[in-house]
Amino acid sequence: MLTSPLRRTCAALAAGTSLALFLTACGGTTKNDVKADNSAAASAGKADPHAATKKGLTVGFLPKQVNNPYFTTADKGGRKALAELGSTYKEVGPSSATDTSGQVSYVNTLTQQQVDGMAVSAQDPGALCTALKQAMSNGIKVVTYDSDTDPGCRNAFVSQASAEDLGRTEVQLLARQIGYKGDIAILSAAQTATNQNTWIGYMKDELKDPKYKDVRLVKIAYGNDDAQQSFQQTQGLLQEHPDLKGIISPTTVGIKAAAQYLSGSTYKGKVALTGLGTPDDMRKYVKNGTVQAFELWDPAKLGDLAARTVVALASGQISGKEGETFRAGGTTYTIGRGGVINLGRPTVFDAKNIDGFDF
Ligand code: RAM
Repeated sequence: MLTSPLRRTCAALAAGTSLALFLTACGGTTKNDVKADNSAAASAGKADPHAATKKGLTVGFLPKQVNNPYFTTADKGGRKALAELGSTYKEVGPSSATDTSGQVSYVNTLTQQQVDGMAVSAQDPGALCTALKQAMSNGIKVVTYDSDTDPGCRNAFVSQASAEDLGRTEVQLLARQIGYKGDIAILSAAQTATNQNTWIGYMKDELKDPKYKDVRLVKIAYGNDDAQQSFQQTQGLLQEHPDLKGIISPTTVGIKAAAQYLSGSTYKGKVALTGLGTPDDMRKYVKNGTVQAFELWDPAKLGDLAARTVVALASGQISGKEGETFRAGGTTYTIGRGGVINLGRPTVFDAKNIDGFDF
């Protein structure tokens, strides 16, 4: 049975509590939030690294967007890991990467269903906070993966790679391709996306280095992880800035749409494009000379680690505190500051290695 406060919250949500309420109730995730350890784990109990791994758990995956191939691959990784660990996987989620209130409802649905844990990729840093806290107060373990919420609103964040590395290396990749000179733009996902905004923060910081004195970031456009909108935004960028030398698109949906636009235009091979894409999406654009190099992690490994982190939390092996370690799929992971667990380093793909990857 649900506790009555929870029932009341759900009823309020069903009655259409405004998004603004959630936004005021919760602050946004910034690099600084992570520095001050206000993670939910900071107040959690002691973990026992030797506790047995629990079986028969139900874990819900809630991606930013269900019909995005990146999340299909990531969540399959989670499903496989849960099957291996003797637990049950389920997936719920909106079909648009800007349906934040939809994500909130899905968190509440999973809470009502009394899952043991959930892995969530947040469309917005603050909007899910109230619902996620409600889930945690009902004993549900909450892990964010791919895109974080406020550290106080989840037990741990499974990060695809160091956000700083990702932001800086994307600028480095592009600057090399344009000879450290010219106007550049960013084609991002949703304007609220925690992951893209964190990476963009590091991109801007990287651009402050004097070696980029002749590189100018002229615009950040948002394609909302929608293929058509991303295509149109790329077209718009080039209409507005015909001298543009390069684009960074730190989203698998965005980079694919931008590559599609460039490869069918007179800009092919003249305007450089890099960012985060899947090798399967980008192979033909690398082969036809539209794209030289881009990067990504293996999404299936991210989903795998998210699932294993939820199970380790539910088993009491970790609480999400900095310094705790746990074994996941043969590797030992250490929880970093703010409850962040890094999957590893991303791979840079180019014409030489792209055929060695299939995702
Ligand atoms: C898109 C999503 C996701 C991001 C990848 C790189 O699929 O925005 O959150 O991590 O791109």
